[in-house]
Amino acid sequence: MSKPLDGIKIIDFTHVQAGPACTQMLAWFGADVIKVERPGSGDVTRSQLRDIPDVDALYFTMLNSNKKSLTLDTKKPEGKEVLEKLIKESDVLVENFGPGALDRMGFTWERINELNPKMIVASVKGFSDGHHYEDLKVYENVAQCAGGAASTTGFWDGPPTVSAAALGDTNTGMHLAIGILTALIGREKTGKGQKVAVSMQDSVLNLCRVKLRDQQRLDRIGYLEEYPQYPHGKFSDVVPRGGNAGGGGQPGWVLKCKGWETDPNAYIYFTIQGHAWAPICKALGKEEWIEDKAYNTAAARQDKIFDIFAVIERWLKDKTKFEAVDILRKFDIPCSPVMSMKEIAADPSLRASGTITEVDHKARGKYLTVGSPIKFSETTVEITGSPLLGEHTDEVLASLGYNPDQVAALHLAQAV
Ligand code: CAO
Repeated sequence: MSKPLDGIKIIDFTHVQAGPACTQMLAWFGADVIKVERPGSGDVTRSQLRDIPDVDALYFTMLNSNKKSLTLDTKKPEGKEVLEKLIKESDVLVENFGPGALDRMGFTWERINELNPKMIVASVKGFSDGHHYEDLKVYENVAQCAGGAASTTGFWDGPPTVSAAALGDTNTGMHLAIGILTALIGREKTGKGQKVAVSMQDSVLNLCRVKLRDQQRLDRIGYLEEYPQYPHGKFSDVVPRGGNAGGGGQPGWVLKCKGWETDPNAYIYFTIQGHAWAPICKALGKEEWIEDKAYNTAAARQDKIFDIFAVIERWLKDKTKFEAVDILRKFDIPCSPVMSMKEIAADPSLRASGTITEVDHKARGKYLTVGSPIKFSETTVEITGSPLLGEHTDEVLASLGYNPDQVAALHLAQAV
């Protein structure tokens, strides 16, 4: 079956997570993604956090499905020559090397543009061009700190905290994918390629937009009514860490359910939607609160929100998180069990939708991965195993016109 990105050829010069997440998604949607890797070692994640000796680690396999692997030493003249040929016939080059690495290899934007004026060159860096930290190398948590996420995550009496969600890495890769698709559509109009640059700091900040909203509100009025610090605690002049508070106008919190003493995830997230106050009271058996002026408006509830959460926790005491949600959903209350990764891996709905999917890998056998979070009516996304290091080298070289003797000579020249 044809895919929307069929015919789009991508040189995937990415490593670790931010870049690979981007190119993996484009490969799922049909692009021909050729991952260029250093002979002998390849992407560092092939060997990081291995669970099976000498077999590509899950870190790699879960971020590089549906791709081809071409080993090429792009610092050697023979490797540069192959890369130049590839550039001439590809649509996009994606990279997330440290600042300046591509230039040092001799592949500046100007040079690539000269080789192929239609080429889109897409880069991830820690900080944007011209930023006073533009020379810094950056990993996930560095970006979460730089983008404002860490200072606003965690509890007020603890240190800045990073999120388990890859706000710096995969999130930046998703921003880059949007940039690449936009440049591809733009190229249809202009016939020209362009540079697409996304910084990890900017991508994190883009997801922390409401915290910049809060800083401006705090500057103006000195308090933030939806934070646990209000009205009993104190605010300083910076947005505080709000624990598990809801980030909008609907108060919420993580609440204990039956078994929390031994199960670290026996909790639900409960949201008190203003207009759902009556159903909440009915669900909890607290009908007397429906008309009670001390409770029946959001403003009236504000100073006793944690007393209300305590009442809800008493109600939850004899219910598992799943039983609780099954009751609360009937009352239209936005809530969810706190899902462990073990529960997610086995979840029948996630399996049925393909969001959790089992993939076959030549060396490791079957493993689980996260499939496409984007579902189409006409496009089926099939996830295939990640390539072995250099698995497609000969195939790609042959497609570039190299005969078997030239392929053998190239292997020799690049031997490590
Ligand atoms: N052949 C020859 N050389 C190659 C090669 C190939 N196929 N592929 C990479 N290299 C070389 C590069 O040319 C570069 O060499 P120089 O530094 O001598 O010019 C080197 O390998 C790679 O450098 P790097 O700076 O990218 O690698 P690092 O491990 O020191 O840093 C990282 C890793 C991620 C911190 C850095 O790449 C970075 O900051 N990237 C941008 C931000 C980013 O994407 N971070 C997220 C990563 S996911 O957490």
